[in-house]
Amino acid sequence: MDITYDSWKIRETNYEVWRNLQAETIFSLGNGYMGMRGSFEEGYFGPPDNSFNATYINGFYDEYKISYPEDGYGFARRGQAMLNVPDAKIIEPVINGCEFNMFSGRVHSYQRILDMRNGFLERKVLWESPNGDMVEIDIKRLISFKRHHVAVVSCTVKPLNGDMEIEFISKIDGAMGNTEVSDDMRVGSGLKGRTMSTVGHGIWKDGGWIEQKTTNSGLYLLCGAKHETNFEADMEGCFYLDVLEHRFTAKIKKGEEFTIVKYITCYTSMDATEENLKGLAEKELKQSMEDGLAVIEKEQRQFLDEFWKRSDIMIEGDDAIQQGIRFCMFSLLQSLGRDGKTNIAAKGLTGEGYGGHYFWDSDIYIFPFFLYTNPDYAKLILKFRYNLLDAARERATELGHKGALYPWRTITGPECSAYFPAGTAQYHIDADITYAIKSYVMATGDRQFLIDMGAEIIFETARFWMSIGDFIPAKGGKFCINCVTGPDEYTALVDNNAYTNYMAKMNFEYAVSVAKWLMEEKPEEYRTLKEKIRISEDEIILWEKAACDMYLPNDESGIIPQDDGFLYKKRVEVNKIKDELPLLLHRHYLDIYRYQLCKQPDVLLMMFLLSEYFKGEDIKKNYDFYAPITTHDSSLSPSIFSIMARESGYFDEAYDFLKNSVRMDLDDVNGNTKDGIHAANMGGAWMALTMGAGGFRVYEDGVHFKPVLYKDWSRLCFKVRYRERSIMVDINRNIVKYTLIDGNPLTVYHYDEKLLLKPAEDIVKEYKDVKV
Ligand code: IFM
Repeated sequence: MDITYDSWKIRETNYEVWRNLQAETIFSLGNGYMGMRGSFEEGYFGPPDNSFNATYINGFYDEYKISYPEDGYGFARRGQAMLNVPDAKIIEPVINGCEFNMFSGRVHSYQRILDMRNGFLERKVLWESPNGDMVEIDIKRLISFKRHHVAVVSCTVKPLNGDMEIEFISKIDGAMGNTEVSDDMRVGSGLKGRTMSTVGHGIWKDGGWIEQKTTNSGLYLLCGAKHETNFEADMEGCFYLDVLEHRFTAKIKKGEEFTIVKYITCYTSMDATEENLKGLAEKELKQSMEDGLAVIEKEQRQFLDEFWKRSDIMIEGDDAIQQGIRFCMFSLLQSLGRDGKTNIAAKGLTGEGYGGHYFWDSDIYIFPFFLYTNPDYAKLILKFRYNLLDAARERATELGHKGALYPWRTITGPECSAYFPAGTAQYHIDADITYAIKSYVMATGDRQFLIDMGAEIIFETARFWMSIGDFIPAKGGKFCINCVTGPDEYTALVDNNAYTNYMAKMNFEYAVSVAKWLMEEKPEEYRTLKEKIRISEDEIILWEKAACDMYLPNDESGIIPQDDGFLYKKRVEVNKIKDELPLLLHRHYLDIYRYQLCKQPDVLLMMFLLSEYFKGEDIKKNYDFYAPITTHDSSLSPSIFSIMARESGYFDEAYDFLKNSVRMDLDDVNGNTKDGIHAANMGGAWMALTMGAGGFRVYEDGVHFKPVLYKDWSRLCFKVRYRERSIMVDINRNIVKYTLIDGNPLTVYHYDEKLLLKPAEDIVKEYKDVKV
């Protein structure tokens, strides 16, 4: 989008209607609690379908009944969809009676800028009205990272060629609705149009509020706003047809600036009881107005200073990647729910594709970024999973299983996937969550988390595996898990999916080791948990046996078959079916499932996650086998291929996949950024840089690095947190420098060589272009 590749800003200098939908996604703002697409404050008056204006509250949803003409036992019954809530950012400037919009009069210059350093969105327009009045308009929007319920919009108009009467019409529009579901299952939300109705409103001297209620989920939302202007202005407020409107009018001399600042707040009945919402909103607005915009802007910068201090990655010699990776990290920060009850939706808070649902995307793809930069945020993702544990137990019981089965997609806990072959059958989500917990404990040393929440999840998921798998005589008595779908959604309902079996083995092993640790070191806590979930020592012995005897698909050639039947299927190379991509929009699933054809990495993802168990040559063999048959129709694909291409010694390929991943939304690589960001991919992009190029891994014995530079890069510098320490790795074409930024001395590995890092003592190694 920005050909100048400003490393801290995404800048659009040429307003192009055809890509406005994509731009609205890119220019979205959010703070994990609420998000607004980058739509214009005054509305959009261009061609229909070129704008989708939306505001979301993370996890604020309505429900709908899922109907199946041919029903079945255990099918998901109720869908949930994140709602497009009232639009409170509206400010319409009117110049001498003429409404400003980008499609009337003449736009002499235009810029829309996302500032990732200061955390705001800005639009600067030099506009000439149809009557010849020339004005400079500057609109800034900010959603506060520190005050989760606060957003601010300021609009300044400066008359350039005469005195003018300027009016600001500020609105809260309560008549918003969701996008319609289309044939493309990645687009809509499952709900169509409006599902919220106004149950109250109020007008204050300087603003007002609207309260709405959802139709089926019984949730309430209250949205309020107050204004201040820098000139004495005539003010009027009214309410009509679900819209709250305030008008501010003043006569402004040529060269003077008339500014309105609108403070916005939202509270829902997920935050407090319904009766308290108005009081909370009033208090929040009063505080914001007392503090003022300058203070809120300063806080925003301070918050981001801290975030970037911990997270920033610097790349020299590649401006596109530099800008792209910052955009990915910033977007993830904008998307993560901060209360442990909400998570990161597949599209963040930038679109309602996939219904605003949370998937394994958070646990496997996004979690590492937070874990190794801001571990407290990573813990929120785990807390979210703990909060869903009861629902997961219920789901396992409903399906006749023991333990807990997490939903493939959900907002508050129930399974919302209406297509079980690529939904419920992706049981691997249970092991994915365990994997995240294990990584968290390894990286932070926070074993208390196991006592508080983690062990319960790990035991219940181990129980689940035990109840769906079995020791099968025809497979030499090995523990098999049949009829599952692995991560690759172009192969479904298979026996012994390699990813699932390897990860279930890890789940069992970790459950056993945590159980033993609790028994030995924390007997009291173990007893409490044992009583709570009625665990028996026999069960633990069985988990150990299942882990030990797990059937791990293998082939003499060194290829790990994706599942029992995979190698018997006809192989279809992607370069022969290029015109049919994405396949899910061109073929019936049956005609996809019957081939050796993958949507996304499955075996390769497993080899990456469990990379300490695989050698470079095994990875290369499997990479060579799976790469030609993978369509990358899932945005979760390129980042992992980048890492595995690097592991296989294909640096140029690794770079191409990395670029695809890092710039997926900025360059609209898949043509669907209009529907929202690809949040999982953004976490993958972080991994592709740090774990791909940087060769960063955390194993039982500590932190490992194997850095390389791609293409024309002259420098790559990144930081990771590990056990209350911050480690910086700074790579250029001559040296690799390791610095312990804070914390106690620590041993790390540079290409398997042990280095003892101490405070204020950099360790410098010679840079080598190591291929495998
Ligand atoms: O979770 C993913 C899945 O792996 C591929 N389809 C899209 C989902 C949501 O991002």
